[in-house]
Amino acid sequence: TTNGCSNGKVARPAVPEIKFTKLFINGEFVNAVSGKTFETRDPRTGDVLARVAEGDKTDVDLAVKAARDAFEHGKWPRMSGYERSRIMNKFADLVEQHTEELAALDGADAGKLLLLGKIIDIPSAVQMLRYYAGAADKIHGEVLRVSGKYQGYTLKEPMGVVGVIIPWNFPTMMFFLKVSPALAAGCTVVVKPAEQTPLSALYYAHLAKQAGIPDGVINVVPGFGETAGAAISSHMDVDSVAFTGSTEIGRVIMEAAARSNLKTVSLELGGKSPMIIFDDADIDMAVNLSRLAIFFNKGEICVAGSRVYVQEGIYDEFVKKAVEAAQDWKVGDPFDVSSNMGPQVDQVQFERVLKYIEHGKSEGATLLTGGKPASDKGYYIEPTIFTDVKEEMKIAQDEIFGPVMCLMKFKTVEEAIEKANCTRYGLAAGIVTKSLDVANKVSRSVRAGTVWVNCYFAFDPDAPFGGYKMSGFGRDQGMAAMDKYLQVKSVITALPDSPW
Ligand code: TXE
Repeated sequence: TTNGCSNGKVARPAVPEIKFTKLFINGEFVNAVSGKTFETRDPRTGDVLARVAEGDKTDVDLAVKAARDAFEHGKWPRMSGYERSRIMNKFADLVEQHTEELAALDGADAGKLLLLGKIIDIPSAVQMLRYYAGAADKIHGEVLRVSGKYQGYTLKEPMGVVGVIIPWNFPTMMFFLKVSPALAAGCTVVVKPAEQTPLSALYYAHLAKQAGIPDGVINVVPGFGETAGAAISSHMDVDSVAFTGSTEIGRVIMEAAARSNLKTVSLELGGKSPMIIFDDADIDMAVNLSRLAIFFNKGEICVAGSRVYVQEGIYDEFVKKAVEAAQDWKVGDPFDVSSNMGPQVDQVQFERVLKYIEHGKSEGATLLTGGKPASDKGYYIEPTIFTDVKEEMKIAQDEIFGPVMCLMKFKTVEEAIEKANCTRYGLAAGIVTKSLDVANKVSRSVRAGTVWVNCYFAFDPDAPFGGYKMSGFGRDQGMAAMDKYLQVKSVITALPDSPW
């Protein structure tokens, strides 16, 4: 494949073979009851990549019924944790064996770099599955110290039927972030992938079946948010919803849960994460980290370091180097190994990002580089940097979800903390400094679920991940994520006379 963003043309990009386009319910690929389909497009060209069965409320009802039957009567919640673990490991092996194909599917569906899919997205998903496979036989309660003639203990029981509603920026990671701990806990799931990127989730359903995950345990219903998504969040027979997406829809989902059966909800929402660079930082390292923090995955990442605060002593030099670094970040076909960044996921996001850039200009921020489409075809945008950004500006407050860096200056550690916290979000923060005291002080003062010191995007399945404030609640990753998929039951038993 070639890319031609630099000369304004995109050559015909490679398209992977697409094998699965129907809903996956109760272990079978089926058409939507309505017979409807929808298009998923290739963001490199805007052309239709595939037509996929469009699930709505009727299909969600069928999927929930299958998941309920599998939960109430099936083997999955009843088998030993060890058996579940073995099957999950087999699932992980199959995903690993199909790495190339899966990375290509996400690449064409979401405009993600093929190379990074192969070395990051798919391997991380495999690691996630194996991590929770390891947890499946280590789920246990506590012995309680109850007073009187009683003994007490807790049992951790699977939550039941879990609805999983996920976005398009990391189609594979999002699927496994939620599905792996749910499976380990013994739950059954109904997954609604994003309408922009339904393809890999269907492939995972197929591999799960091959691995021996019983029918009904994993169901996948592609479709739109207002129909299929809403049917899950307002369903009377779904016990919990795990959601990643916008803060706006997080609210809608919580409301639907409250109005229906009070299902539990976990929300991983938007972010406007600060990247704080202190005077003592190695400037080249800081420039590289900040570039990665905002331009990785074309800024379509909830933890993007979109607000970069630089201490005054190195500010001017940093700005100069940051602009050079941005201009050196190559936009092009995500299947070309020399590209650093592919296209935005779809026309809607493309236009949304460009509109924010216009806002930035009209609000009085200075556009230093980028700011335009990077090609006349597809949804490519140039890496963009604004300076003279003020906290109250829209570009400093809203999640842009695109390759737009806002650069700001600060004087003292206290000022940096105050500015970093001047946001309604609280997902992540980055700190670059050589001072241990500064790193510790800022880490403990920033209201965010993850803090990276002298690194960024250092994810690990063992590190709980989630938001403070309007970035949501509940944690993915780590043993903390298991809590979302488990009920705690206290069992108190009367004792005959006891010596204690
Ligand atoms: O998100 P939505 P969109 C942010 C980012 C982006 C903005 C809009 O700022 O620009 O959100 O993106 C499903 N009931 N993030 O519109 O709508 C939908 O089908 C139930 C940050 O794509 O929140 C999809 O599966 N479900 C984020 C999922 O919700 C509904 C990642 C997410 O879509 C629904 C993505 C409804 N009424 C966007 N409406 C992150 N935290 O990483 C939609 N959905």
